[in-house]
Amino acid sequence: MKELVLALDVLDSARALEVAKSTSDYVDRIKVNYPLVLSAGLGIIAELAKVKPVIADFKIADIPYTASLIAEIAFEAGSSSVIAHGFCGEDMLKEVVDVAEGYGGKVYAVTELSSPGGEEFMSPVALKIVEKAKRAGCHGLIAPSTRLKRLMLIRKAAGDEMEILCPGLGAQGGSTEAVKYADAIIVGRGIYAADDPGKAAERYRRLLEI
Ligand code: NUP
Repeated sequence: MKELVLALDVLDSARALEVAKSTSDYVDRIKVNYPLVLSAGLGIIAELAKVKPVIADFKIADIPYTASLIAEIAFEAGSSSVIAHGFCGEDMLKEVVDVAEGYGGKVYAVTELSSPGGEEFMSPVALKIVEKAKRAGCHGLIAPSTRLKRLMLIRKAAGDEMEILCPGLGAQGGSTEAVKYADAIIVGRGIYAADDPGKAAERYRRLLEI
């Protein structure tokens, strides 16, 4: 079954928990990013993990040692998965995967950002990133719903063993056709900024049932 990941980029813990709870019938996992953790504190991860498994989208991008410290903190805080940048290379990804394995966690590597700027530097190397991420033992990839042709190429290079989580639907104008190539879609503003986040989450969940 394909998954719906809620990107919870709200700025306070009460609102975060309210949205998490009101959408929990339709959402499989919750992705937290810097806006929420930097404003509400790292403890929000454990709170949200009581509702759904948490993906820490810290887009880890550093030397392997520092990257391993960041991953350790994310898993200790209660995350089940982390997101790391693929462009940092195989050594860093491998180090993050080693940490994740100690927690039974997963690592997703960003291939190319879903924003227009993702085409400037990342698209030209994204398929190499897929190979590096595979060799490093990453469980999956982040790939854009905003560029369907790129997503198809990334899926082809990744094969079926790697999970592909696909952001960009809703506010970034990504294509709903992305669900064909993805294992999960990541939706933030399309859900939490809606008048009724529960109903919006239900609509995105229906997209996955095609
Ligand atoms: O390529 C990426 N694009 C992207 O939007 C990689 C990401 N991790 N994200 C994240 O997905 C982004 O940081 C945000 O947390 C979420 C998308 O949110 P929204 O555009 O649906 O509001």
